[in-house]
Amino acid sequence: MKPAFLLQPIMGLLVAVMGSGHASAAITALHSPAELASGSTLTFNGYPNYTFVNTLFQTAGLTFTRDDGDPIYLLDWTSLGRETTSLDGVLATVRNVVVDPNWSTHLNVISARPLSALGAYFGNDQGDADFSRIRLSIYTAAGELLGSVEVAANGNTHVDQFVGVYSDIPFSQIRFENLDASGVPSRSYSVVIDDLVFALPDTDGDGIPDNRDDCPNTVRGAVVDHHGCSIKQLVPCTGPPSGGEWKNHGEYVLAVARTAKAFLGPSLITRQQASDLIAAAARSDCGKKPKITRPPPRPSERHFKPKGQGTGGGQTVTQTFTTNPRPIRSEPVVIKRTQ
Ligand SMILES: [Ca+2]
Ligand SMILES: [Ca+2]
Ligand SMILES: [Ca+2]
Repeated sequence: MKPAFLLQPIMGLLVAVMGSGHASAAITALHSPAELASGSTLTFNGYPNYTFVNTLFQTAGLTFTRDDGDPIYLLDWTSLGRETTSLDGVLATVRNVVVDPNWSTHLNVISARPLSALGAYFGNDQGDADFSRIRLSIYTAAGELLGSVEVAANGNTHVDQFVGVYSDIPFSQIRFENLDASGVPSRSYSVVIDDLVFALPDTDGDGIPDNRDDCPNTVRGAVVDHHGCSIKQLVPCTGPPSGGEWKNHGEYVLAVARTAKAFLGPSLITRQQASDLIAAAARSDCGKKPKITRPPPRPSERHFKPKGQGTGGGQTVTQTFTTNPRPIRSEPVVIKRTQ
């Protein structure tokens, strides 16, 4: 049975990055697996030639299909006298043209988990005008096209060019297609890919996918632990993450020191960075009780005008409020001298 998304016509202009039917999807072409540094990679190595691959990597959450449901294989590319990025296995939508005359010029990938990015090295274009470019299209789980990227063929049998895509809207279905010069599906040469890399969404960009990130909204560039938490998130100035306030400044500094030590163990930070963090914590006001300061007297209490002299050792003043056009009190007040 064909995946639902295959029933949709693939539309769009033939450009490097094509827009999508999804109004808010932002598609970005990736040019190197280095742009997917936090991703997982399938090298297709270490399996016997002609290993059936369709369901081989379901533990990684990926299933490979052809529209006709026929098998997809892992080939030993080196034994064919050809080059690839990682020896020796590659994924191919052909076994050989003699025993597999129904080989395909497309490949579908279905991910059990929504992905944010995927790419692979491709090749086997062999300089035939009928295979002028490869298109990588991505779809939502419901089969809605989010967008496509294309890369021109370079005319050899090597698996040596990268095609990849990032989408701000997660995708679950992927389609590779070899296209001819006019942009319609090629009739020549199978899809051959290697080192397929894929990544789960990582909204705060700290390298820890959302489904494993205990601390969302990490500040960009902050060092995080394996749970996606920075030291500032684990030891916030405002109080322990469990709630409440720091008992005192010392408790905060001690928490920073302990966390810095935990980051130091797996070399997430250097000794100098740990030392600097603790010093900064010691200089901070975190955990200190706020100083109680008396509010400045109100102008109506601050300004009054002595007036007149009293008798019998006292001084008579009349309070006059400078901010109030009408004195609140007009009665004379007698203040007795104390000396
Ligand atoms: Ca390989
Ligand atoms: Ca993250
Ligand atoms: Ca995080």
